[in-house]
Amino acid sequence: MEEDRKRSVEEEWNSMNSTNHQLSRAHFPPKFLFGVATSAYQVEGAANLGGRGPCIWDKFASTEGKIKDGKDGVVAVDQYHRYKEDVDLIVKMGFSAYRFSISWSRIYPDGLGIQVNNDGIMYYNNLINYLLERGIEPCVTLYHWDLPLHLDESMEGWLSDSIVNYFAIYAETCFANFGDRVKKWITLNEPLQTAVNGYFTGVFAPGRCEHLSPEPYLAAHHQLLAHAEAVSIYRRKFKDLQGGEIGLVVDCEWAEALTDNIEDITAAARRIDFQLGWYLDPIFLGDYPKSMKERLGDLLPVFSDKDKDILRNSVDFVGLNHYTSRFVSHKTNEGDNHYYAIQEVTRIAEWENGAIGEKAASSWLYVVPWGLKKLLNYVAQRYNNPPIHVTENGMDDEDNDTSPLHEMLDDKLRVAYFKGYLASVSMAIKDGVDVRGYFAWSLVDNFEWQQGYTKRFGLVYVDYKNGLARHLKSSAYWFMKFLKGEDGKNGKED
Ligand code: PNW
Repeated sequence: MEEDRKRSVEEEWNSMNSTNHQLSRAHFPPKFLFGVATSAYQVEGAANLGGRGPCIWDKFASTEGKIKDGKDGVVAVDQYHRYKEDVDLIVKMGFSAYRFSISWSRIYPDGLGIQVNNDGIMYYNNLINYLLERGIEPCVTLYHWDLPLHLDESMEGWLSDSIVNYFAIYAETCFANFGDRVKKWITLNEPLQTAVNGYFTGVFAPGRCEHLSPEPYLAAHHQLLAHAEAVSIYRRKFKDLQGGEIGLVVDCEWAEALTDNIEDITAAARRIDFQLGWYLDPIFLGDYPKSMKERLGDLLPVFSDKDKDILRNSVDFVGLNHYTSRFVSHKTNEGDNHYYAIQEVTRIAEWENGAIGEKAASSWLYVVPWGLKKLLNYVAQRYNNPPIHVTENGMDDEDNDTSPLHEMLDDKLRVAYFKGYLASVSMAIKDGVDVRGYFAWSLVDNFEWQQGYTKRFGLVYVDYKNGLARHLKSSAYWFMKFLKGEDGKNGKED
């Protein structure tokens, strides 16, 4: 059944995909933004330098057994000291934007918002100024998972509503210091992953994993309110003067119904509600999705009228992180009501004679380019066609110590991945979806959270054994040609 479904979706995709073989920059609007993305904890390093305070990932990574290779982000790929080199690489590849995140505990070391750390301000000033000098637009995420440790230890981080106020103070400090030059702001990265992996499976910091608890829903709720408060401050105090835009980054794996049965179709819709609707419904439609409210009952917090007001339309654009897709079918739940069971879905990626797409290195990541076109159309339809930036998209290779460097650099599957997913974006634009930008994840190989340095998502290879030297992969050369308007046929410089 899976194989048949796959065949039919792929036939539909191929018949639409007449643009794929001739994919070029010209298929995107002239002002369409092409960028690369990273996050502070994953690339910056200098964890104990420049007055930075500890964050929850410092503690989590130093806890035995949490990270696959036992490593951490104390040095990472040392972008703190090499930011010029990295910005020069962005320029060389021909991108015009860089999405990076600010480390909250570099600005406010204990998160309390009393004493700003001037060295931290100086670092981001230098980075932003250098980006602008080289003609690259800075797109700044305020929170990409590295909560100041003190806020977790003294008041349970995202579980407490006091975090809303601390986040607001931090956000305001960033707007005031950098907003004269930063015109694209993102409040939070993937609140879904923080809620589910930080407060349910426990594979992300702060590693909470009580089986049946309201924690993931509370963490999500407070993230939404913190987002809305920051946006409200930006719009009231800065937007007129600075003229920038502000949004939220959500992530979603596409859920394709396995059959045309109504049970499977509603299961797939529910799967999307539990990822995307959880965050976008309160913003665009005024409350959590009905499917979540019905199933979760008292586990799901309730918005006050004041909350609803501040959340409504609290984005200028939707940031969408997307990597992969699943077939989804209905599965009756036998009494368990934690985040996954309550959804009553089976997610199908592999079956006896096949899989939904080629496998990347991370076990959750399959190459399914048609999923992005469907997801973009879904967002446009459900939320009245808001401006969208694809803020992350990419795939990883296994770190393989024994392979010679030139083999590691020739990332053919990644080139195919980007070609397919970009074709998907260009088709969505043709369908009328208001996509304004696309950011490849990631600029460089980096600290891949619980998988440490064992997975490589970069367009640029980092040689961890040889002084963190950077080497462009074939995918970087492919982008270079694509962005110049030339066809990177084999993805190699010739
Ligand atoms: C994103 N999933 O996380 C993050 O924003 C990045 O920091 C990270 O490096 C990148 O994706 C690659 O993992 C995700 O399981 C992690 O669907 C997991 C999922 C999605 C996004």
